[in-house]
Amino acid sequence: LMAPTPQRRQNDSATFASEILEKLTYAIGKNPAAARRHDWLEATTLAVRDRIIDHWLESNQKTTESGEKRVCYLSMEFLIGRLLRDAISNLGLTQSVTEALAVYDVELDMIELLEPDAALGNGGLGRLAACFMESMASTGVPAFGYGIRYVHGFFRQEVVDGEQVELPENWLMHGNPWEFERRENSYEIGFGGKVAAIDEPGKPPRQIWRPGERVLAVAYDTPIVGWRGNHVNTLRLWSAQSLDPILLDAFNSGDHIGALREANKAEAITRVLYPADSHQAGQELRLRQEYFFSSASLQDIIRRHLKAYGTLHNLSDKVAIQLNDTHPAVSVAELMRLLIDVHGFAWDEAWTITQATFSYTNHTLLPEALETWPIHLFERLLPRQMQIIYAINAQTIREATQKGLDGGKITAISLIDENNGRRVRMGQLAFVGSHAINGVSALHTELMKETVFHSLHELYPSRIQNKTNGVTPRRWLMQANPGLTALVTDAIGPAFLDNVEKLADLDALATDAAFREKFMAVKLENKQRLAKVIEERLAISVDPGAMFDIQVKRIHEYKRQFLNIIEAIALYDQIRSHPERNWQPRVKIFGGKAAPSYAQAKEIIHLINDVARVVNADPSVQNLLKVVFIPNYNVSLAEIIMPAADLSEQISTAGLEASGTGNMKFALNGALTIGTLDGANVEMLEHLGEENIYIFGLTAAEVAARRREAHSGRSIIENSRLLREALDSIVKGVFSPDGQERYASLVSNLYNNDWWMIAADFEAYWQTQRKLDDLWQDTPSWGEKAVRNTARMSWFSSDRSIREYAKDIWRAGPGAPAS
Ligand code: 26Q
Repeated sequence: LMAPTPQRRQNDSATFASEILEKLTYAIGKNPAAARRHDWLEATTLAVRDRIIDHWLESNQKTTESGEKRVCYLSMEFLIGRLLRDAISNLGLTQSVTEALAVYDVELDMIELLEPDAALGNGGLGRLAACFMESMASTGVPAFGYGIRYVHGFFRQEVVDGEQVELPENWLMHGNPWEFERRENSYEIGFGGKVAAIDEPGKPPRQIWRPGERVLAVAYDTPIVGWRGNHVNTLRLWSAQSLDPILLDAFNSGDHIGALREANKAEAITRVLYPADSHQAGQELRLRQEYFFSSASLQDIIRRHLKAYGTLHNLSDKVAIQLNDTHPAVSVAELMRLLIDVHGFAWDEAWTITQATFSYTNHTLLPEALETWPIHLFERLLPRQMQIIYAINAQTIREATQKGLDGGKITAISLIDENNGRRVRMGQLAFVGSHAINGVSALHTELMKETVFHSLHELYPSRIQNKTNGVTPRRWLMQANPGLTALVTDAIGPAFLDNVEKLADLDALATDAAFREKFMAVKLENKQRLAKVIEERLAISVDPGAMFDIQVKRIHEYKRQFLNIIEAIALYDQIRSHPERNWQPRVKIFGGKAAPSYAQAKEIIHLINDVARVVNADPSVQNLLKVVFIPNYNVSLAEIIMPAADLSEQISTAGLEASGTGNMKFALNGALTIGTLDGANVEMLEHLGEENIYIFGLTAAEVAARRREAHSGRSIIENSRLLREALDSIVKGVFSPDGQERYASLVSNLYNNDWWMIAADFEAYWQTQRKLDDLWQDTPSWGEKAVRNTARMSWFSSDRSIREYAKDIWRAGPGAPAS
């Protein structure tokens, strides 16, 4: 008998209709009459998943046969959101699936909304990892994403009496049809214990780590499908399990709780995502998470490589490992340990392989966010890795001394910070262990060279490169904005779907009145959709004809939501004092989460909500100003918000936002930007032209100079009537009649210090907003600029970012030299 081969399925709607029915019947065990909406979602997902699997197996086989280099993207966070629409759209199945479901009277648009967001990330860094996974699949770069399968993703935010309340998130509640548990891919991860020196006759002495605890890392794989299904990569997330789920002797002797204690402790490692993105957590559990997924990923990479090649000497020819920030930086020490202690390499060759394999992306310059760990904690948890770090440090300092670097510079280079109670500096470790280090925008990369990595850059001047971030146009244009996608296809043809650079053809239509009107009609529809969400969730009615002025992102002092809400207050005052002036109707929309322990960020959320309550209830400004805080900002909400913006707020203190990626999503969807010369805004200015973006405020160099001069806001506030009155009204309790003192310290910080340059930038911000009011009245000019934004943003596709990484850092992907 011949072995059967799987049959490639047809993609027509009739085939889909019968397959969905088959899944409903045999995988879920229901008939259409008994099926609930969730059952239809699951049946549809399983039918679509089968298509992906065909492509997935093919992709893996091709990569294995060709021996192409693979990229391993190590990230503590993957903020992917929903997957069904992404998969259906990338496979070109939207029409078939829609029609197939219609047979059962089910709407695809409706069941899609039931899929939970996979919110395994905090914000920009995690979402970038998700865009990169999609772009690697779309551009044909063979890749694994490695991360953690958190049971609880990023918390759900509710606003109660104006304040943020955090609720646990439970994305796995209904199971996860996208993942495949791979029990055969599991590894032991050690913690604690001792290092023993082994001296066998005739062999060089070696160190052996005998961990005091062991935990099992089990792989869960999710396929990530690229555009047109051409290539499918794997997202491999690790889940922690106890090696010994029940201590039977303890159980038998009656200690039922104690028998489960170890299992609970093991499984706690992957239970929850740390919701902090600016202050380092500093807790032992976090370091356990970092080491757990780093070690599991490296063991997996090594096992696969040995199976294919039988040796690790050529590891760096076949694998490129990208460290997404310092969170997986312990990998540098762990790979050295595995090569030396387990696979018998000598130090020097192990170091050559390690450096050639790793590269590292930095995402922040904020000193309080740079990761360091107390030596005593590190040593207790990872004693052998600590030894290796000391040895790497000694070697690095030797090299620096030979090259003539002096004492202060050696201190800056050292992997050990001696000033704050002896800590391991993860940035330094990631840097010296990598052949390439990159920043995420041109400005950020230059600042890296001048600040955090100044001395390391002097020692290794060719290592730092720039790789400006990007966003995937599949999710952030085609899926999020089907109206605009249809219009653009109609206007310039479908070539931009495969080559986003073709969007540039729209530029010629910016002066075409008929096209502009259609463009703004699509915008209006998207605003109506958002207005509906606001009405349903908040019972606030907003006019879709008003300017939608939107700031959505994590709440941070440096991102300056405070500046935005002060401007709203000043505008509120001015509209009431001068009702005769030509004010333009605006809806100021905010969204974002504060880290649960970040008190100032929470106060800012409270203030926004307090202002919203007062302004929205005041009949004297009714149609001119509304303030809205949309709770629980996440990827799925972003997909509704980005297409609905007229104005995008990118107003961070210059020099602080490494890149920003929301800025790109908004502009791609035809919003104008009001922003500072910070992060990727600088490059957006270059691509858009200065007439198509509204830049204001101090530059990064000016901010640094003012900080050196111990700038304070007092005299600025005293000289600005607008700002002073706005701040006075906050302090007097106009927005917090129930809590007079509530914002006293938020405001006094501006007088005494103004670290984030809010007072310093206020006037420039206000003036620029009024210019935008003028422009809003001139509908054709606004429309022209909006069209040019969409036409000129294609460079900010993550496909472009990925091609740069592939060529300059990984030497992998289509067009890479054979290895
Ligand atoms: C570190 C230690 C302990 C606990 C948490 C953390 C931690 C977690 C997340 C530190 C930082 C983050 C996230 C940082 C982040 O999202 N940075 C953003 O990265 C984007 C992608 O490059 C940039 O566009 C943003 O400018 C940058 O803020």
